[in-house]
Amino acid sequence: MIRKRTRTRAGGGTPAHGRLRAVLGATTTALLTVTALAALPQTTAHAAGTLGAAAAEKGRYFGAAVAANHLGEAQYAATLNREFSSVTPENEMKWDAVEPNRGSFSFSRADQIVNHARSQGMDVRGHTLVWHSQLPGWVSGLGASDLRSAMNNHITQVMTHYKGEIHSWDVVNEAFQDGGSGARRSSPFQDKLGNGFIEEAFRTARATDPAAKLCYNDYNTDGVNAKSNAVYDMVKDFKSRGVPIDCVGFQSHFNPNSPVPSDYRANLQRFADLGVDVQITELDIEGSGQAQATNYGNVVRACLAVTRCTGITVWGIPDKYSWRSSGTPLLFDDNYNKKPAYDAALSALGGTTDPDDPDDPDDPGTPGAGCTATYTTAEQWGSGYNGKVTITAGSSPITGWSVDVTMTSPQKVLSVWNGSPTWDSSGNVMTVRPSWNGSLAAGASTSFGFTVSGGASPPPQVGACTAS
Ligand code: G2I
Repeated sequence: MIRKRTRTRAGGGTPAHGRLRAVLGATTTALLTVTALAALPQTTAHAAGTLGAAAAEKGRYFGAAVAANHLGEAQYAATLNREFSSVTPENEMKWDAVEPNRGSFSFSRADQIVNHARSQGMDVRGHTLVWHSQLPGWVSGLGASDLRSAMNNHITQVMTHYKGEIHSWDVVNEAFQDGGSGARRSSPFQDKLGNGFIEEAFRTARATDPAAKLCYNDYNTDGVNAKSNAVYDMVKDFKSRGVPIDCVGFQSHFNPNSPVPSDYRANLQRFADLGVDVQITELDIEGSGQAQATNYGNVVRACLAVTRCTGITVWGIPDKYSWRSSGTPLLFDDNYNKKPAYDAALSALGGTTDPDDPDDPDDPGTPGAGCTATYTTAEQWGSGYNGKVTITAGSSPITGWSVDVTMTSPQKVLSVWNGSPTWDSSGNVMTVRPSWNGSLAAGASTSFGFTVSGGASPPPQVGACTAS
């Protein structure tokens, strides 16, 4: 079993918190129509020193695809925990992994990743529910009506198991053909159920976990071309008919034959303009040195230029574990050294690899610094918002922390999760201490969240983090 816990989410959606759910019940529609993650003023003036912290300062997540079998490797886990704020299981949530035989579900490897991520305060992207690849043979053998119920059952069972744990799901992956036809790809789903299988999958997904963002995910759709036009038309049609879709994932696997398109940002923007979030979901860029670094910087800047680009996931951590390791497409080399591409990505996010400032007690790079608190707004709606504060330990482990969060009257905090609040006499200042998440290894992060009513602005003032 995965550990069920309340949480705030990097990619949007409501936390699976009983009290909060009750409070927010009436606002579900408003939450689902939230326009974007907001980038808000931060508590720290200096540049952040990790990808996750720097992205958080821009109101976004920075994630990595993770393989369960590497989690036991100390350097792998340390790099993951230090740098990333979101995790995508690389293979462990795919159909062949979770339902190898009909009706027989096996979540242990995916749970391992989700539990690791949650214990580190990271969010999780779900990948993927309906895909023609890594599909067990029994699925392809079914007739149409059996296939329809197997697809809906698969979505329902998997999403129910992870309900409240996943910020965004790739509901359907890679359903369009490459090349200029703009046609759907042949697959058991397409061939037996027709075009309507995509819509049906999204409707089933929404009914199962209304708080998760539902994404369509594909590759070679990163620039304006026949394939991305076909996806665009589908999303536009879904939005006009009220078919539930919240986001489009752009895999962004680049190499010299398939470089970062010059209209990458414009393409992300045109999808965002349809009223969906966009996410960079599987970024890797073959190459090395400055050329690779420049490409990474350009991709990060493109996401930051699009308000509804809510986060970036790179498809692995060190080059040696990439699905195409010979192209050295990732941010860390085989020994987990940061590559020039890392520096370029961090710097494009507004961070710096050399954050040491001896005068700054909040500086994570300063020995014995204690902890830092970084604020983002996870969701906003007409009359309120969900705030998230990420606590990161400095270069020494800590066993507790506290942060003051000040609201502006008539704003009121309705609910707090992953933290324990006390209030001052004015009722405007809450001091939040850990509920279960007080002990952090050096450089590790956790987060707490809260729902505010009585006005979507101004954002709260978040004071300095005090460690114990
Ligand atoms: O192919 C790159 C990605 C394209 N978009 C969808 C992603 O889900 C996909 O990920 C890759 C994984 O990175 C690979 O790790 O999907 C591949 C399968 O289509 C994954 O490769 C498979 C190998 O083909 C299997 O032999 C192996 O058993 O990984 C499996 C688990 O290690």
